[in-house]
Amino acid sequence: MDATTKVTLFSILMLFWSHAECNHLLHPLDPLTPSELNLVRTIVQNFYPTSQNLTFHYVGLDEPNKPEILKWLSSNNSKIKPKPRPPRRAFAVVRFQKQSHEITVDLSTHSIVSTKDCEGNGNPMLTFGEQAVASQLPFSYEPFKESLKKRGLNTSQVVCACFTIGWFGEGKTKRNVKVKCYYANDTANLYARPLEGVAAVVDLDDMKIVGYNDRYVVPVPKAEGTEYRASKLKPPFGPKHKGIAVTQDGGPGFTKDGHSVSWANWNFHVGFDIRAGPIISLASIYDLQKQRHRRVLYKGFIPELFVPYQDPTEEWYYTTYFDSGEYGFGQSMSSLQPLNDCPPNAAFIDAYYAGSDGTPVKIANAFCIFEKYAGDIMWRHTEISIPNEVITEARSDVSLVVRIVSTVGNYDYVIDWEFKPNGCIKIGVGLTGILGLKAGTYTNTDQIKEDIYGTLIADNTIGIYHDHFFTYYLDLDIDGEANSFVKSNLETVRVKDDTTPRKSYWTVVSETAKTEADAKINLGSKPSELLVVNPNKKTKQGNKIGYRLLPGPVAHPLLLNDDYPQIRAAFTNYNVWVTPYNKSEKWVGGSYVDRSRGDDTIAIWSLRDREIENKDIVLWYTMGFHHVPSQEDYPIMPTLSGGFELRPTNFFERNPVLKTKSPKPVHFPNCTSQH
Ligand SMILES: *[C@@H]1O[C@H](CO)[C@@H](O)[C@H](O)[C@H]1NC(C)=O
Ligand SMILES: *[C@@H]1O[C@H](CO)[C@@H](O)[C@H](O)[C@H]1NC(C)=O
Ligand SMILES: *[C@@H]1O[C@H](CO)[C@@H](O)[C@H](O)[C@H]1NC(C)=O
Ligand SMILES: *[C@@H]1O[C@H](CO)[C@@H](O)[C@H](O)[C@H]1NC(C)=O
Ligand SMILES: *[C@@H]1O[C@H](CO)[C@@H](O)[C@H](O)[C@H]1NC(C)=O
Ligand SMILES: *[C@@H]1O[C@H](CO)[C@@H](O)[C@H](O)[C@H]1NC(C)=O
Ligand SMILES: [Cu+2]
Repeated sequence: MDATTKVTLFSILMLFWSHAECNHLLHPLDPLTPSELNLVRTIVQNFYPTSQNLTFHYVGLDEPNKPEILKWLSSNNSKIKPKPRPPRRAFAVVRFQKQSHEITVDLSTHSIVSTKDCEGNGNPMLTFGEQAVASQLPFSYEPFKESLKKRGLNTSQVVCACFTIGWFGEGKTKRNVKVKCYYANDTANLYARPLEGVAAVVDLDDMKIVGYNDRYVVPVPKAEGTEYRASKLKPPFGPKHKGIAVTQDGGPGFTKDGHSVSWANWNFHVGFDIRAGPIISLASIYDLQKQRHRRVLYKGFIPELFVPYQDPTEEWYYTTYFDSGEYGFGQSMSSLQPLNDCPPNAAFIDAYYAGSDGTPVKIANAFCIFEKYAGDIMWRHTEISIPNEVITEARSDVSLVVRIVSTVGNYDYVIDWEFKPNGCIKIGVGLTGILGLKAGTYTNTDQIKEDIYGTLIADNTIGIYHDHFFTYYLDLDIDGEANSFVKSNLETVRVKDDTTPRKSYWTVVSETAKTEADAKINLGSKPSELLVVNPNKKTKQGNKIGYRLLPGPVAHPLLLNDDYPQIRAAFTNYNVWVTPYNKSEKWVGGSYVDRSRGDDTIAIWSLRDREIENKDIVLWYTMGFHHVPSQEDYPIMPTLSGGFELRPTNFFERNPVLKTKSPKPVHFPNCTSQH
């Protein structure tokens, strides 16, 4: 390192310190700040001074080891002087000279901790920068210009985008993508107007077109009827609403200190990662009876979202997206629009990720946090059996929601983490945006004689069948790290004697999973409750303290196990897996997913069949949707919602919201209507 470098590093470091000072002290799980991202960039670029065109594919917090965090937490909570924070570290994946490198940087000593060249199969996430450059290549490629001329299209109205191409048994793979194009002329809904039959293969490392196909000409579907912008739509509009207000006198009912949130009986931390998007950590709930916070979820996030399309023909067979590992679910997050994406009482948090060149990119209003009151009932009872008296007790349900939207190309995913005072954590997903559409010649189903792999949803437009598999990483720490996974099966019992007129009943038969093999579960095969319990702690009544998974929509993969996309997405082979906690087992589909071969998925890790009883365990849960498009999904899809819950099960001694009172009504100041 030369003197100039040192000076640069020093000044950046000072910048970082002053930033940290004038804001709050960073929580050890806080996402990297813009100054930290800049610091990483400088340190990495100085470490590889001769590297040309170094690109940053991933920069994120290298979070402290779990014991360090827990130690820090307990020291922070105690009255004694807080222990120093664990050192801030960053993990980066960069590429130059066609090689990926992993680098761990210590942000407090501004030094490189370790470096490694990546040798295995698969590539890091695509950057927005390289996708933008690749998408422009066709415009200076003669055969593509010919294709446009042949179709009579105005070049300035053509938009192209990059698509990952998976792996289909090839021996050697390059970092290739396919570039497909759309005709935006007169509409914002470019996905509705594909130039079907045309695709360029781009080598991202050489940044040039290495293959080109113009297989057939079908008409570009017409622009009419594809618009979704209110400003471009013509009356009549409807259905109509009256004005609706959401208001809280005295402001929000939660407190937010940087990324740490406290609300009602919950405390948790909201993190961000360029690949995973939102990360919820250290969720603990205050127990009114025990008079202390109790740990529930150490960490939860979506390590992968697999979206395989079901058209096996040349133009579509490779369309099997891994939205996290290939495209970056975090970098795809959209700025939320106040009032439309989140209610009026929402607060917002920005996010920052490292762009291709390592400089921080801001996503303004990336998260919103709000108290949700939708007029639902938390609990109630009416009692009419007591003579001369009718008793009714009812409590209204209020919860706290952390929301993001990630827009990965055509689709928009709404991800909610909802905390309820009764101890439930409800995880919601909403699917909206624009379908994956294919242009064809048909305008009526009567004309169709063969399989078109989708639904004819408009003239010349087919919505291709596909799935959405959301995999969740759920490191539950129920009252501590040592937990077990319990399957409580509901089994029918035939009555053998004649003491009762009943011939049958059902009862609960519980088994504790000993090893990983015992915890691979496909939901729906038999009725059961799936629990994570702390086998070392019991309620006064003697039940094991636990939380159970209340699954959402169940979908099993319909591809064959030996089909290439399914080999790469083998983590969807079961709805539930349980593994012992291992800091490096984080990305369920492998560290490097673009063009991966499935040799680093949870299906491989769990072959070791490790012990999981009374250990720090991680629950991996996949919720899926098979999507047969319908005409209502066009030109833009009304949100399709699903979700699952983590629900306390013998965690509390009794109903934890027995003594909760409904929120008091807000008294509006006197106001006269302007209408
Ligand atoms: C670096 O990128 C520039 C601009 O894209 C390009 O002209 C140059 O050839 C690249 N250099 C190397 C060594 O790849
Ligand atoms: C740690 O302690 C400080 C000072 O008491 C407090 O402001 C902060 O919220 C605590 N953080 C956590 C995560 O408990
Ligand atoms: C192509 O579109 C541009 C505007 O995007 C317009 O200015 C131009 O006149 C169009 N060319 C033709 C041949 O229609
Ligand atoms: C593009 O849109 C304009 C404006 O509606 C229309 O006049 C023109 O015919 C369109 N061009 C093509 C080639 O579809
Ligand atoms: C953690 O997981 C990685 C990847 O599966 C593995 O190589 C490593 O041996 C594991 N560590 C332990 C302590 O099991
Ligand atoms: C609201 O109206 C009542 C009755 O007209 C009046 O007594 C009161 O002072 C008003 N309050 C405010 C805050 O204007
Ligand atoms: Cu869909």
